[in-house]
Amino acid sequence: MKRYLRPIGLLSGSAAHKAVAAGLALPLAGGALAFSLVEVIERMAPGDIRREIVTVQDVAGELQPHIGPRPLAGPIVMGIVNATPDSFSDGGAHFDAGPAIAHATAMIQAGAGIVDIGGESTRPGAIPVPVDEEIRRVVPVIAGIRAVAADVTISIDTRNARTMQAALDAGATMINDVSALAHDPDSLAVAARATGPVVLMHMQGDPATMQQAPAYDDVVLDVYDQLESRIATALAAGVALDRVVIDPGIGFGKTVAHNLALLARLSLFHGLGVPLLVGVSRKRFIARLSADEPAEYRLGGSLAAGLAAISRGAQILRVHDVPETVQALRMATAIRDA
Ligand code: 7PJ
Repeated sequence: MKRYLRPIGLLSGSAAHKAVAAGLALPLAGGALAFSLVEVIERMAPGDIRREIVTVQDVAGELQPHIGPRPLAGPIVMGIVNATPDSFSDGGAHFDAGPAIAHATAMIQAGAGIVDIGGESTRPGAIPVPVDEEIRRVVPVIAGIRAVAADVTISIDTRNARTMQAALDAGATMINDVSALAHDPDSLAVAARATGPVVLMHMQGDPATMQQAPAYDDVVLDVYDQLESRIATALAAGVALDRVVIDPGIGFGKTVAHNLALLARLSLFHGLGVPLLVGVSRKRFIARLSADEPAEYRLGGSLAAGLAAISRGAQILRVHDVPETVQALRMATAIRDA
């Protein structure tokens, strides 16, 4: 039997502060939210899951990881920068870093606290890129951004240890690995030697085949267990816990129903005691719930899903549309604090 605690009855703004002061709620994830109730989930065996709602007082001694403190304040917007010839330039052999650097610079000016540079598409069905080609794409982009933005957090989105190291040498300060440091046997050592945040994302299977038949016992509990196990592996390799960020990996080996369950019950993941990053921007499940719009026409759903993640205490949102996301977050925060 394994026991999980999911904060529910979330409060925000002055209601959160007053409920905490009155002893009726606990702060969630070191942030602006608080929770008054907890769903106690007990998985007795695969398929045999029992659920019960209790008050925070009933399980107070078990809730320390959910409360914080957290090294990263939220919400932080992470802007996606594609250093891939299919996104920028003429798609030929010559890769021009200029447009990607300009795009990143505009995102930083619009309020992105992190820019995430990727040179290999990990979208469903994508074909892997040779590591030397990936390095050739990302290094000039990272060096170019670092030359104009000394303080911004530059994240390298890669599964490959040599790309991580080359990116860190070029000025990246954060590692974002969709395989949670499992794809490349050398990546744990590279992450341990580095000093900045390391994102461990959940993925079932491999990008080429992951959407063929995603299956779980309980997707939320299974993703939680696997992230817990990857955190343990990272810690054993020498990555300090205060550097770890987790991500449930929306769209990575998940059906629409799996994605929705993860977003709806996202607060469970605060039990792992580390900041939570979520990426929903322009993902296919948005179109599946709507009218099969192409990626450029998924902003409405991206904002709605992103705000849902933030309202459950996610600290970092990975997005394509930085100005629009910053505007939405400012509006949501202003209403919360009014
Ligand atoms: C994610 C990512 C995500 C993290 C991609 C896409 C596919 N890294 N890299 N989380 N997605 N941490 O943007 O649609 O969700 S690539």
